Parts: sequence; C-alpha cells; structure tokens
Amino acid sequence: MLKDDIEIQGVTPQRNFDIVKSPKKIIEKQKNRKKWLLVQPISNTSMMVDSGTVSMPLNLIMVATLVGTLFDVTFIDERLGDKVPEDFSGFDVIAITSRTLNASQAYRIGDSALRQGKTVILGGVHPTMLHDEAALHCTSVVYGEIESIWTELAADVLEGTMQPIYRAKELKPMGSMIHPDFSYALSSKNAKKYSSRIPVLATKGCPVGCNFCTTPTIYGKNYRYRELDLVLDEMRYHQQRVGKKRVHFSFMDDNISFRPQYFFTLLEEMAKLGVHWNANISMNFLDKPEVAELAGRSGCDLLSIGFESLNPETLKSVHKGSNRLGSYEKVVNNLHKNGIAIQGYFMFGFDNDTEESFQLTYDFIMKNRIEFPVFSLVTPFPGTPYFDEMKPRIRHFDWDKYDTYHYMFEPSKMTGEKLLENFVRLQQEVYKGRAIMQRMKGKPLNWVWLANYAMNRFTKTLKPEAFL
Ligand code: B12
Ligand code: SF4
Repeated sequence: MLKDDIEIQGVTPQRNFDIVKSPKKIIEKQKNRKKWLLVQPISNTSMMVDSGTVSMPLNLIMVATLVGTLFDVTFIDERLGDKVPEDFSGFDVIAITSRTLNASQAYRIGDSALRQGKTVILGGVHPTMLHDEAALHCTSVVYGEIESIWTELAADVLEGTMQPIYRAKELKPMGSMIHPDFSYALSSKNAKKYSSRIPVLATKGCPVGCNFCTTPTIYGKNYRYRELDLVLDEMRYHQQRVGKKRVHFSFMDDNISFRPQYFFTLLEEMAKLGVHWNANISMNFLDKPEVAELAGRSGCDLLSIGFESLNPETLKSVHKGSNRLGSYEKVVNNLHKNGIAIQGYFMFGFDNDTEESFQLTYDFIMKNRIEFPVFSLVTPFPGTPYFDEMKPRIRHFDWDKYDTYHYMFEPSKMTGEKLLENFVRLQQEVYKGRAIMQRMKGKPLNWVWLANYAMNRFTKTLKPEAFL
C-alpha cells in the first residue's frame, strides 16, 4: 500500500507535496518519521577542482527536492566549508553523492555513519559504476538517477526494509522529474561560494558513445528531454526569484544539441526570455552558421566543446564520432562570429600522442584564439570500456587522483616523463601574458578574462611532479 501512496505523479514548479498521491495528513506524518542528511563531499585532490567558486550541485539538489517531499532534509556541501557532523544521532538516513574523485571521502563519511548504526545511501556516478565497492561503505547503493527508483527507495526507508541496491528496470520520462528546489543549497551560510550561474537541465544522455565517458554506460545511448515548458518555467521562476531578467543559466546536460528541433525551439524561446546561458555541446551541429547565429541570439556566451585531440587516429580510437577534424576551424569561426566564447577541452596521454601533438594543439589554440582552453590527462574512469581496456596498464587506483589531472598510464609513443614535461609546458605557453593577449584581444571584458588571469598565475607554479 505504501508503495502506491508515494508514487510520483507529475511536475510542479515549486516544492509541492501534491506530487504524491497520499492525503496531506499521511505525508506530514511520513515527513516527521525520518530525518535525512544529504552530503556533497569534498575531494582530497591536490588540484583546484573543488576550491574557489564551485557550481551548485544540481544532482544533490534534485535528490533533496525529491526526498524533501516525504522527509526532513539537512543539506551539506563540504566544498563550501560546511562541516559534516561527527555525531549523526540527529539523523536516520545519511545519503551521500559521489563521483570518483571524492569517492574516498564519501566512503569515510559512509563508514562513520554505519558505525553509528545509521542507514547509509550512496548515489552518483562512482557508486553506480562500482556498486560492489560502494556497497562496503553503505546500506544501499542507488544505481543512476534517483527519480527512476524513488518509489521503491522511499517505501523501503519508511518501512526500514532496505535493499543493497536500487536499480530501475527502466528510466522514467524526464517530464516526471520534479522542479529542483534551490533553497536547500542556498540556505548554507557559505552559499556565496557558489557560482552565480544557475544549473538547469533540459536533456539527459548522449548517443555519441565515447569509450572514456560514463554516460553511455549508465544511461545507454538513449536521449531524453524535458518538455520545453518545464525548462522555460524553471527559467522564469529563477528570473522572478533573483528579480532580474538577465539570469545566467548553466546547462548540466551531457550534450544539449541532439534533438535539433527541440534545441532550436529552446533557443528561440530563450531569446525571448532574455537570459544568458552556457552548455556542453558536441560540435557536429555547429558547422552550420545558422545554428551558431541562433545560439548567439538566444544569449549563449560560452560553449564547452570537447575537441579532445587533433589526432584523427585518437578520435577514432575513443569513438568520438561527433568530432570531424576538418570542421574544427569552421565551428570555431561560426561561434566567434556570433560572440560566443569557447571553453575548449583537450586531452593528452593517449597512445597515439607524440611530442608533436602538443605543438599541433598549441598552434590550433593560438590560431583560432580559443578563449578558455582546458587541458587534462586522459583518465580511464571505472565502469567505462576504456577502463577495462587500460586496467592492466593503470598505475594506481587511488580515487583521489581521478580528477583528470593525474598521470594514469604510460602512453605507447612517449615516456611518462616527456608527457608531463610537454603537458606543463603547453599550459604555461598558452597562458603566458602575451599568449593571453593574442587569444583574448578585443573580446568582451568578462569572467573569461579573469579565468585567463587566474590560469596565468596558476600555470606559472606548475611542475610535472604535481601530476604524479
Ligand atoms: C555538468 C557536469 C559538470 C559541471 C558541473 C558539475 C557539478 N557541480 O555538478 C562541471 C563543468 C563544473 C563539471 C566538472 C567536473 N566534472 Co563533470 N560532468 C557534468 C555532467 C555532464 C553532468 C552532471 C550533472 O549535473 N548531471 C545532471 C544531474 C541531475 O544528474 P546526475 O549528476 O547523474 O545525478 C543524478 C544521479 O546520479 C543520482 N544521484 C546523484 N547523487 C546521488 C546521491 C544519492 C544519495 C542518490 C540516492 C542519488 C544520487 O540522482 C541524481 C538526480 O537525477 C556529467 C556527466 C553525467 N551525466 O554524469 C559529468 C561528469 C560527472 N564529470 C566528470 C568529471 C571527470 C568532472 C571533473 C573532474 C572534470 C575536471 N577535471 O574539471 C570536474 C569535477 C567537479 C566536481 N567537483 O565534481 C565525470 C566524472 C566521472 C567519474 N567517474 O567521476 C562525468 C561523469 C563525465 C564523464 N567523463 O564521464 N562537470
Ligand atoms: S560526446 Fe561527451 S557526453 Fe557524449 S559520450 Fe562523448 S564525452 Fe560523453
């Protein structure tokens, strides 16, 4: 009976207990029965991943919103400096989100809560991918998104009959996802450390299928999207909440452009709203000038593009079918013509990389004036086909170092020493004062300049040993 009672029905723009079928009285009673502590752990990486301004964790906010329909929620984001209590006696359930880079910290918190007899739930990419490992540190692991398994999970928490793993037989349509309630995150006294960009989600999944990415493993190659009205309502809600039209949204989508008609209509509507936005996008749609024009007109000021490599063999080996080397320059030009800056991701350490790869990348970045280049070392994440392929050659399984800035294995055409030496030099060259001027001259004076300035200071201190 309980399971039916708490079935999720639809979506409402605000936190609203009508999303459950039960009469209000029962819901109120249920709400007071269990207290949840939700934790976003900080990683122990030595790199700048979790320091300074951090983005609001939409994943945990969505978990909190759903949990908050039935239970009391306390929300802690360790990256803000908020502290997880040592004594968990005020809580019944400790639920922790984890990626690989903060898994060891998530496990530490989980172990401590288990010792105190609490129900511990682990969710997020890493526990999903390595559920057997995660199971050692919790009562239950949630595989993938909470929305698709919430009915069963909530009922078991209420009844005290937890199962070791919750994995949905099928993914729910995104229309059934509740509108995220940001007050959980914003109520922290340290909330000013959050980026002012508001995370928003329109689509989920990515059909490209790169072998180093966890998305195809967790969600398959399917691509789901929310009804446009839900996304636009959410944007209007935030405009009202902050009291201005020009709100900046950051799409958390894996790859926002895969349904062209949906994507174009979304952009047309955003143009009317007068918002600003940035997103991850794959480049295969951007070689058409009209798409870049529409993106610019709709308020896009930055797109994050995984160029990954300038080596066609590497692109082929990682199954990055969406990247065509011949289009790289065209895509960049189309975006620049429309005032859109590019956060370009480049990875090194692939087997096909040689010392020449660094020069090629440098030349591409400088010639095309990429505003915000980001360099990483290829990292086989657990659960991906790439991890299985590289496992015998991976140097360590220290999750604290799975932040894409640590040396994972020796590539076949270069020594590890040469890889790191060149990796550091490339970053220092690209972020030298003169190089920044060459890439950024004439571009709007905004946070991208500040990011370059910060990178200039940061890269000066870099040493190859830092990546070991
Ligand atoms: C947007 C994004 C970012 C953004 C915002 C990150 C943020 N603060 O949330 C930015 C650009 C800042 C970013 C940075 C990084 N990212 Co990123 N990012 C993503 C992306 C594309 C979407 C994440 C997202 O918000 N999705 C929308 C939310 C709603 O969905 P969700 O995260 O899946 O959450 C649901 C479920 O997981 C579940 N769930 C999650 N937590 C919990 C907890 C409990 C208790 C329960 C029950 C359920 C549950 O329910 C949630 C709601 O539906 C993912 C790919 C992906 N699909 O996961 C990569 C991804 C998470 N990123 C990745 C990486 C490597 C990074 C960086 C290390 C890169 C870098 N070197 O800078 C940093 C790390 C930042 C950090 N401190 O965590 C990897 C992580 C791989 C791994 N195994 O850990 C991913 C998976 C991409 C990949 N390569 O496969 N990222
Ligand atoms: S294009 Fe991006 S999101 Fe899609 S599979 Fe490749 S890395 Fe993952």
